Amino acid sequence: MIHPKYYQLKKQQEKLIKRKNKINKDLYNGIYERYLHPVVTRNHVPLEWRFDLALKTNPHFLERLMVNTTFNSGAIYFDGYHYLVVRLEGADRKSIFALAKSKSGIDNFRFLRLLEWEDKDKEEVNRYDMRLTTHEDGYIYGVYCAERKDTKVDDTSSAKAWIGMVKTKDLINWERLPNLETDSEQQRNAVLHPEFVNGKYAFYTRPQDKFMDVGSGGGIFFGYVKDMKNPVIEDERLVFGKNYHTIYEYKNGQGPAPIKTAKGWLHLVHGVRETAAGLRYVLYMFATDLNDLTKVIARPSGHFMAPLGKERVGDVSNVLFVNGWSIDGNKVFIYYASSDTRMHVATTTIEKLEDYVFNTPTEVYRAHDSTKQRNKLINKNKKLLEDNK
Ligand code: M1P
Repeated sequence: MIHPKYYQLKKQQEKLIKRKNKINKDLYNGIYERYLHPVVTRNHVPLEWRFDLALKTNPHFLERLMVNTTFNSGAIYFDGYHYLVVRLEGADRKSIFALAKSKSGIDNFRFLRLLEWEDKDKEEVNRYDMRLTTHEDGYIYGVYCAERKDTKVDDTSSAKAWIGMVKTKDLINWERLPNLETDSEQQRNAVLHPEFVNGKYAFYTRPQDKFMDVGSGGGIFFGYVKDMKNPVIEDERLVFGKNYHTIYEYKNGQGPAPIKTAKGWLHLVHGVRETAAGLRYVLYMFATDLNDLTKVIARPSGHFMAPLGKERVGDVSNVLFVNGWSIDGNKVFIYYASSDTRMHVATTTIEKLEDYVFNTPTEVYRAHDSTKQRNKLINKNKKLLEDNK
């Protein structure tokens, strides 16, 4: 017999899942719409994934496997639906991948199943932040951070980030590929580029080692893989480095796979800076050349999106992170996580993103030049307002 409490909680949960999401009209910037409610929270996770429903074995209806957070999700538009591969962190701190689906893309997300594949890397202790790429070879690839204990040091809190890869055609059956090998000691935020480049697979990476540590050199890199059965990147070239006194002064990382437009590839990434309250993660954009994927051709100044209001607070506060967007024709659904806790959506179009990336005044790096940059806009508008009196 099913515990009666289940039906009560189920009713409550259905109300949450079916709640209509609305554009937050107080937050207009013309670039994208933000919404009133998060799209996925831990309260969206099916009760059957958390409780033993049987009255006999769970008479007090205790939550047997609690969920801590639902965040950093890969995303894809597939067969007329918006899918998220959600990073579902259990009470045990392990992140597992859970597939959720919605027709509208802004509400009504329902969890479908957990992703499982053959356990080919026994050292992999945690997995998170999957990027989904629909590749021109016909597969959907999931590239994620496969974390293990750093065995070089005698420290139970020291981790080594590495890159795991899986592929699928239907989002149901997943084949585990070998880990991506590079020269670096650690890798995170690796993303597969959607097209072959000179007949090779191409990856964005974020190497970390003693030469390219988070605080010193480093940035978003790019490299090639000849064979996915033996995925080795021999040479990584810098695409977008870090700079003093920017929103990406401390570290950065590629978000989802870039979008191709007639003018260039549009990239959405995260940038991290130091503050007195700790690290601050925001999202920013740039564009790369259609013929040279390592050449940055547009560098809009500052952040594209930063945490606001309730988004500022969570397990790791003051963080926005993105690793998924879902593209339905010209419409773009940006799925971003706030403070390592829950998922949100922002909607826009490819045209607007292109306009933002290519027509936002470029990064100038000095307050003196920022003053000039803003004065140029102020004076232009002053004249226009006077002319139109
Ligand atoms: O806690 C904020 C983020 O920290 C890491 O980001 P990065 O890859 O730039 O170091 C990741 O652990 C990410 O999952 C997390 O959201």
